[in-house]
Amino acid sequence: MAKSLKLTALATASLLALGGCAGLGLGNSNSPDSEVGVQLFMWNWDSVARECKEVLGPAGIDWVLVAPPQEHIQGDQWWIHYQPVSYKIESALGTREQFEAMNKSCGDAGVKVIADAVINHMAAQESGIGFAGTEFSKYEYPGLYSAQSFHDCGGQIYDYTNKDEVQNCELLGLSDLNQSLPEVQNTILAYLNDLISLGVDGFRIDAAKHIAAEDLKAITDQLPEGIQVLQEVIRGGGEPIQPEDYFGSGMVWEFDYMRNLRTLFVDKVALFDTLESRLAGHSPSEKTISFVSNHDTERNQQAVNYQTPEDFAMATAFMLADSYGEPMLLSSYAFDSYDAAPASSEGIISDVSCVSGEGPQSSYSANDWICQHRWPSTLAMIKFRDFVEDSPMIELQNTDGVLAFEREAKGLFIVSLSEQTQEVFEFSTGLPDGIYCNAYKATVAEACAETVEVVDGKVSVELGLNTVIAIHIGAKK
Ligand code: ARE
Ligand code: CA
Repeated sequence: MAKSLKLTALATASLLALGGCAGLGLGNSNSPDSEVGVQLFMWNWDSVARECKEVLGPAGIDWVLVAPPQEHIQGDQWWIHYQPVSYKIESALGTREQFEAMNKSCGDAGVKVIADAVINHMAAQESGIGFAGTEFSKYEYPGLYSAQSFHDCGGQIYDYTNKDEVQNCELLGLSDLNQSLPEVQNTILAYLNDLISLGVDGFRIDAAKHIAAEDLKAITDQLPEGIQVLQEVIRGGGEPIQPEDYFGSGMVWEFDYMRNLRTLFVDKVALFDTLESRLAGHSPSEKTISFVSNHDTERNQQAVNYQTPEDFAMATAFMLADSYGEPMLLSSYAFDSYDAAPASSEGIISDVSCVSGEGPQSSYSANDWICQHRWPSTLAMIKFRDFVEDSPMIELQNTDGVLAFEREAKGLFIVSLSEQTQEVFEFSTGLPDGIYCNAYKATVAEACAETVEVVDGKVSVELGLNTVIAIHIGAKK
């Protein structure tokens, strides 16, 4: 059965209003609007340095989020990096020299480095010796903090509906810094400025929700001009602290966008009536980092993750075609337990070796470096995004498990999330007639492995379960 859908003038006008969000791009940078970042989770500094030069720069990836660089507690788990012991740049991911060399390599390749800044808290252990030899106790960190630097709430955070508790008590039992104190602000600032002196371009503020917005702003206001601030403020239903409270310091990740992608691509449930309504309750595009998953959500069942590799590839393609937000890709390793860190040798995380660059495999074994950002469909969709620029999104269909939209006159994206028994669908499009390459079907060997033709302003396509068609004016045959 052929289906056709013509846009009415009214629908076009209301959807045009959607697209008026030019000027994305991390903060004040001069880079193009279509910036894309990638989280290289738990990659050591040498491996990031190499990846910037060999892959990220050439692929047009604009920034890389790296793991926290400071000295941490000792242990075998990945999350030791989220328990600072000092602000020495010496960790299982590399030395200060390696960190600086990474920043230089990335900068030379045109890739900005965003460092994960763990500044809400220090460690949870009663006492110990850190990775770089620093002796500490839970409320005493030599040369940095002593007992009066911390909040004294007497316990952990349990009630996320209580703002005071969320900000002044201990997240997971981690000693909670009091950022309202000038000396604490200055110590944090000195750490961030040290990272800047080593070449970083911005920060992910870990657990930003747990720092009073005005205290965080007092710190970020003192950063040099042009330093990017991206904040982890997880949107929680019914919580008093919301991402919007943090716009004074910078951008936020929109966790509802990520959750919706899981509902769409894993549960295969169409959530919204129109493309516009999909953004209800989301932070505004120009303040938002969009993402399929991060290192937490790939472990907590809230996101599409590598365990359903094809869904991950599709969700990533959708996000890159979308006009909303500034996308961050995730590149990660396979794990068989929540705590599992990647392979290491004598306590040092080993260099990354990607299991394959060919595209999603059917499954992965523990410790495989999946390198999702190298999948040909993802690399081709970065180009899609570059070519469609800020052209508005026009809805073509959102029924029968088919989601289709045009980036006006420049790109067309169609995904089918249900069994269509190979039905033929027809869409009217503003793309010029011609033969286009389906970006989603790019392979390492062949950028144009599948073609789609626009004839007389229409495309006719066969759709089955998980069909993705992505064509744009920059990839014609
Ligand atoms: C580990 C152990 C814990 C132990 C703790 C102290 O797993 O059992 O109590 O150590 O010994 C990471 C890991 C944690 C790890 C921690 C410290 O994820 O497992 O704890 O490092 O080593 C909230 C916060 C949000 C936070 C998530 C995890 O709001 O900021 O919890 N995310 C960031 C990072 C994490 C990191 C930390 C913060 C700490 O991305 O990787 O922890 O630096 C609702 C709320 C959310 C809440 C969420 C989960 O959705 O709306 O705000 O997120 O529930 O509780
Ligand atoms: Ca706090």
